[in-house]
Amino acid sequence: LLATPALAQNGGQVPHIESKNGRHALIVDGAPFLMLGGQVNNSSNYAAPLKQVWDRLDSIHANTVEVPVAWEQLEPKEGQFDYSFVQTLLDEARAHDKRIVLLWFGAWKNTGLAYTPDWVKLDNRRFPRMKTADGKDHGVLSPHGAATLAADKRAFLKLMTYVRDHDAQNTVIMVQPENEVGSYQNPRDFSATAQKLFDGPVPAELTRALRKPAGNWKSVFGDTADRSFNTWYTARYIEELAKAGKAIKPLPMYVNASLTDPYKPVDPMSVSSGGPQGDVIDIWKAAAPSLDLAAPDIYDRGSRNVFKHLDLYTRPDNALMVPEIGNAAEYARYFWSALGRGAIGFAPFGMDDADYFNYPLGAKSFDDATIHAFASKFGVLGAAMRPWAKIAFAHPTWGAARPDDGTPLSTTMGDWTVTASFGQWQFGQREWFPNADTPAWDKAMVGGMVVAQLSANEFLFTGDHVRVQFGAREGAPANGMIVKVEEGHFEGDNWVFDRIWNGDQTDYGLNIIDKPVWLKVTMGRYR
Ligand code: N0T
Repeated sequence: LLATPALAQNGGQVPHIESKNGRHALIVDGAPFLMLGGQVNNSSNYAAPLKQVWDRLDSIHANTVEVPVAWEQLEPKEGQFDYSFVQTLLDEARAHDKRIVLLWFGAWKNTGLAYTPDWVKLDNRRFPRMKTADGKDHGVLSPHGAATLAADKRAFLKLMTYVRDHDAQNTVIMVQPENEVGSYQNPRDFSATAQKLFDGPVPAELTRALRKPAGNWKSVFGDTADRSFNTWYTARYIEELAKAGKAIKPLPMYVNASLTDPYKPVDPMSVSSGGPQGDVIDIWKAAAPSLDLAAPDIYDRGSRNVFKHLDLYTRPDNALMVPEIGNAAEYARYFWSALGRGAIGFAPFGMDDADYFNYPLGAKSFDDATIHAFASKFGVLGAAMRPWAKIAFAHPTWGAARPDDGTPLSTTMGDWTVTASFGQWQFGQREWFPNADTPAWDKAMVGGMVVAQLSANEFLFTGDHVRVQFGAREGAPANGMIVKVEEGHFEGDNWVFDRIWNGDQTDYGLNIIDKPVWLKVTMGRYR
């Protein structure tokens, strides 16, 4: 149907991911695109609640909406397909100038089968649930159910076909087959069918990819055999959807992971076993080459864990994309950490006015501070969305978010160091004014920045609630200095100079608090 994978109807380029020198770009309309997203609540995938989505997304300056399409709504009766919501979504997203990430809630949604049609839910013979080790039914569909895969895939391909035929303009920019797959409280299916596979050999593709000797699951994987087994077969199932879906329209496809503590050995009983957590990405890569990326759903507020999760999904073979993060204000600062790692997208979850809040995962309510935390960041990146995505694809970047304890973070880029510190007044060091108040953002979980190194001596950065200092790296000649700090903005891809920062604005570090702006810093050496 498509002459070349990258070219679609109307001569337009289908969105896709490009990778070069370990960096990645999401290409939309032929150029790098930064997804400033928001995911709607789980039951907002109907025409009526969709009306409560757009103002909220506008309020945070999102350019993309992530919305589920449920199998139960697409195929309420077997073989009868209803595309009305999909068309409504396309129409409204276009009217509100938003791109779409489609979430296919099929056999697995947070592992469970709740989003399958009744005719699936109620037919355990045709669509078998997993068995637990003691032979009970588990409320998660087995990835070994051939009829489940066939039916799920058929519906998913109908969706992809509809998108191909009704979205030549590529309003839909990515697709997520299933949601947070795996199984809680049951590391794998223990049915007779599954057990037979489990006792058999590990597929050679997998042992080869992991550079492990051949053998059965227990001998190759030991303690992690059950989870590795379920990961492989779940990923193979999704590969079937992604591969066939891409043959219809080759949109970027990704899977999202429900996470646990990235510093502890994963407990196969409490994690969503089978999902693409950071420690099993290699299994997913081997099993599902048609998927573009695996992605972390971040509902852990602790900075140490968040940084680690982001690191695990930032790889030469895996573009970082954060398809879900809690919508409480304190998560917003991690936008900077994600961007610094080259993220192609970032989306807080629950961004509509449905009167539902998933606290303690996310916010308790949308107060102004919560909206502002996301809006200020998406605003400044939105104003430079195309140039930033292009720059980040071609240049080193680094991001910092305030760690929980407020310690400054710093990095070396070429001959220079960049240091981000938090919780300070703009004017000078606190020690000079022992009687002055500390700023309101001293203890608050806010603050961060992202910087790109444009050339040996030039940096572009923005941030909020942060003091940024540039200096000569250790070991470099001591005559390094900031030559110039320019504030500007972008028109198209071009930098437009607005003013030079000097005096108080530069004497004590470069401070950005509530109004993120773009700053270009030129370093140099005197002779
Ligand atoms: C997410 C969302 C939605 C640290 C939760 C997170 C969304 C799904 N699941 O509102 O249900 O569809 O992807 C699961 C978090 C588990 C607890 C993590 C504790």
